[in-house]
Amino acid sequence: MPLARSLSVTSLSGLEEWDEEFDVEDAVLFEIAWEVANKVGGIYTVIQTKARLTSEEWGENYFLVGPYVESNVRTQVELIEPTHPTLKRTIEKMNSSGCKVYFGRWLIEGSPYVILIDVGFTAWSLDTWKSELWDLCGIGVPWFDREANDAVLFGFLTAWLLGEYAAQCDEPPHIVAHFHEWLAGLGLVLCRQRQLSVATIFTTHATLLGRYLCAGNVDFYNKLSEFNLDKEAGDRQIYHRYCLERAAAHCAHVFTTVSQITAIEAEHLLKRKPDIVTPNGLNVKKFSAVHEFQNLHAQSKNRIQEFVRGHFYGHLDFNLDKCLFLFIAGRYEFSNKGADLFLESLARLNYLLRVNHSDVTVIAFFIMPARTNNFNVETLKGQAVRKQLWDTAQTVKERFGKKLYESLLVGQLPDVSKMLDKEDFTIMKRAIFATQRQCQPPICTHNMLEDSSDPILSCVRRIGLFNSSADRVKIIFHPEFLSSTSPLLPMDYEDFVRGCHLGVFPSYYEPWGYTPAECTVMGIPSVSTNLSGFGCFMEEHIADPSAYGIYILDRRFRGVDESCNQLTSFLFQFCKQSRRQRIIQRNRTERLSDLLDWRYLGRVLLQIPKDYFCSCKNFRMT
Ligand code: U2F
Ligand code: UDP
Ligand code: G6P
Repeated sequence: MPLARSLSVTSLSGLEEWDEEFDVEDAVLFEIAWEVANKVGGIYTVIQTKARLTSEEWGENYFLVGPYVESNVRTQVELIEPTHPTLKRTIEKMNSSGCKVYFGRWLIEGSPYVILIDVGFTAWSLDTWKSELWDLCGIGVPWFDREANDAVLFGFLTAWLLGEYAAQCDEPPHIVAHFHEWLAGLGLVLCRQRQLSVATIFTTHATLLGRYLCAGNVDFYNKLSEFNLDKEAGDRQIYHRYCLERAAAHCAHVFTTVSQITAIEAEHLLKRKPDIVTPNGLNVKKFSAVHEFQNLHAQSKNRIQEFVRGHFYGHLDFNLDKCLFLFIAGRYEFSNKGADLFLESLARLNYLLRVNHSDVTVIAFFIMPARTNNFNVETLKGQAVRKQLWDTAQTVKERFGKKLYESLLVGQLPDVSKMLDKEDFTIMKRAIFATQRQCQPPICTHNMLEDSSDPILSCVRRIGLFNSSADRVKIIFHPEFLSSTSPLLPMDYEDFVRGCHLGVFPSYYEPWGYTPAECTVMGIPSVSTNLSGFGCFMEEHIADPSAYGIYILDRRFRGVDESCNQLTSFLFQFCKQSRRQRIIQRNRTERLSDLLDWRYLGRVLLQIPKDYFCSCKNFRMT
């Protein structure tokens, strides 16, 4: 759905008057976020997956603006000379005035142009800009808040970039600037304050207060309208951040967020109702494996099984073929992401599987980055032992094969009892002795820096799931994002997801939730909640989500214990499925992919600039 290229515009920000039709070919789109070519969390996924579609729509007139981080640039960006003459002049002007602005192509699908600003290089301006910010809007940013200081630098620099670009244009510019999240929001505020001829969009992917309040054990959704916002922000020492976020939301011409549930939250906590909800999509083509995805599941599952063989060496008393892999992944926000509920349900599931004498074993992976001191020795040893057993088996197999061959050469069927000699048995016994282990297979794959206070480990200690033989539910906590170069579990996250059976994301606070969406497009069933943007979106669009492997937990109208029982019941039902049922379920899940494609969901976002230009006669800036 190509963007309408010819729009009738009568006024832009109250500054320009165009009564004639103008061609949107002239319009340029700047998309500004701290996570451009810089992976922190989900906003990176939004921008990265949308880039192909937006590049197709805006072509040479689309620029992503983010921070310059050398390690990222080295691996993801090809630096080039700016192609666009106005932009070239803009960057040259800034670089000759004490800034360091880079231009390049981000090496992802769509290869969009990126403008990367080195905020550290202009850190000498921080105090001046902070006092300007104070004079302008009374927001005081404390010296110790590094992120907020970066937000100030990034904000002033992006506003500078847009102002300079507008000044360099020969004709009245048609600039659309789309800012994501509070970290980039100050640029928007400054654009309005300086009355730049720029149409602004602000998308929030969560609210700061929402995240903090939810993490603190409050009855968030029932009390949304009752919070004393300034006090709550002040108590959490985020008042200045909150002001930046709220200012951006109020200054934007168009304010959007990623789900209905976050729209309601924003209305209460930021005091502005979003104009539009723009659900997050995915680049489904990237994930689509036509009819291959079932085979890919089997291949990736084999690799996870290999890891499990090593991890549980000496305790492999369960049938790997009847083993189900469950996982939770994402930012380590213990209760917001529902890791608490997942653990509690696993304990109950363990009980159910045991009393029902189930032959299924569940291995639950927790992939959530925490502070660590690298892999622990016991875990690495597990993989080394597995490898040694494999090598031993290969050696004995070679010797066995040789004898077999020789026997066939002389026309005799082999005497099986003589195929293995004493030496073979010695080698094998030695290998088996090496697998003896005094301890249980470890829960955590890394040395944790805060082992005693870590929420997952503390909860595991409380519920007593220690990977013992009797347990039907085992736990593996991998406190680092996955990577194909890991010596332990050498798999990318995507491959890992494909190899699992069920993603479990019982979030309490989740504006969207990419992890279950990613599962869906890879044909892996998942659990989400009716407090997550994704869960609500699926409930709204599909009549019976669970029939498609989309289990939606009720965390809105039930207490914690009840939700926990519901999750346990989902998990137990899942464990009772046969292989054939799982295969059919995966096929059904994968069929929902199109619903999550930017090609479908991007329409709303692409429409915003058009609508904006069409209706901007209604906007009067101050
Ligand atoms: C908000 O998102 P967050 O930044 O809090 O993050 P997530 O949506 O959970 O995204 C986490 C990302 O991290 C990736 C994963 C996601 O893209 O693919 N990741 C990874 O690369 N490696 C790992 O081992 C684990 C995760 C908000 F809270 C969310 O609800 C929204 O979905 C998001 C976007 O709008 O913004
Ligand atoms: N993810 C990843 N590697 C991992 C685990 C997760 O890249 O090892 C990504 C995952 O693909 C997803 C994101 O982390 O896109 C988590 O996004 P979500 O919206 O679920 O949560 P957020 O972190 O934004 O709150
Ligand atoms: C895919 C493969 C099958 C395999 C199955 C295992 O469908 O194509 O060959 O048997 O996965 O499914 P499971 O749910 O047991 O991992």
